[in-house]
Amino acid sequence: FHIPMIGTIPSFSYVYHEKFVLTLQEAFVTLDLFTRLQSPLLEFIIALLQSVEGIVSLGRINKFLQLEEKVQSNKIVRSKFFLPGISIESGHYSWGTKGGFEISNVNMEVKPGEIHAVVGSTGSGKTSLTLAILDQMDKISGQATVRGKVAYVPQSAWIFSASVRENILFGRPFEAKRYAAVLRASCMEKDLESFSEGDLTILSEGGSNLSGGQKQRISIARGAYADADVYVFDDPLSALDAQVSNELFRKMMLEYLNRKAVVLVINQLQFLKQCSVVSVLEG
Ligand code: DCP
Ligand code: MG
Repeated sequence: FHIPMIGTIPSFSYVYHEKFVLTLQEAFVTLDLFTRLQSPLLEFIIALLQSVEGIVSLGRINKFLQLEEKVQSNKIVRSKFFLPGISIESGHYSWGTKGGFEISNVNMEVKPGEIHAVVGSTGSGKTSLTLAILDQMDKISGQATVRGKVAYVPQSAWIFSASVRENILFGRPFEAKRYAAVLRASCMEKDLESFSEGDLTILSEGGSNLSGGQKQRISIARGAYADADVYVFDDPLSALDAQVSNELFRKMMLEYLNRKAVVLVINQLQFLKQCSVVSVLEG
C-alpha cells in the first residue's frame, strides 16, 4: 500500500497484510509523525554544518592565541609634543629567520612636509624597509623612532566587499569636505562617474570588478582619508599609466599631503627630482 506524501519526505510504504488494516487513524497518525520529523531532520543538517564551522574557527583562534608575543622594537611615540616623523639611525632589521633576508645600515630622517623616496631593484628590500618602519620586522640593532599616527598603503591594494565609499572611509565617520578632497587627490572622480551607482556601487571581495589602477587608487584614498601624520606608500604608482601617475603624484603627494611626513617607494624615477630625499637600497 503506497501513500504519496507532500513535502520533503517523498513517500513511505505501508505493509499490507491480513493482520494489519490501514485505518484512518493509523494513516493520519503516521502522516502526522512524518510531518513532525521533517523540521528536526532539517535542523540536524544545519547543526552539523555549524558545528564543523565552529570547530574550524576554534582551531584558528587557538592558533592565533598561541602565537609568540612580538617584542616591540621601534619606539612609537604618539604625543603632540613631538614633531611627527621617522628617525632611524644605523638600523639593522631581519625577518627573524637565521640566514634570511636582512637590511642594515638604514639611516633615515623624515620630517613633516618631506617626501622621502625609496628606490631599489626588485627584491632589494623596499617593502621590507616599509615594514621595518611599521615595526613588523625584528630590529637587531640601531635606534628607531616613529612619531605620530601612521598610515600605510601596501604594495598590493586590498579591497573588501562593500561600497566604494565604505572602502575609503574604512569605518571612519563621513566628512563630506575631506571625502571630496580625497577623491579629487586620488583621481577617482572620473571613475566614479562611470560606475552605475557612483561611490555607492558595491565592490566584490578582492575588487574583481575593478581595474588594477582603480583598486590601487581606492587604497591610496583610504590612506589619505585616515588623516595620519606619517604616510608610508609602497609603490603606489605601479598600476597606473603615465598620465594618471603624473596627476596623482601632483594632486596627492605634492598638494594634498604637502604637510605630512611621507615615505614613498617608487619605481617611476622621473618623480625623484620632486622628492626631498632619495634613499637607494643596495645589495
Ligand atoms: N622577505 C621575507 N619575508 C617577508 C617579506 C620579504 O623573508 N615577509 C624577503 C624576501 C626577499 C626580500 O625579503 O628576498 C626582499 O623582499 P621585498 O619584498 O622587501 O623586496 P622589494 O619590495 O624591494 O621587491 P619588489 O620591488 O618586488 O616589491
Ligand atoms: Mg615590494
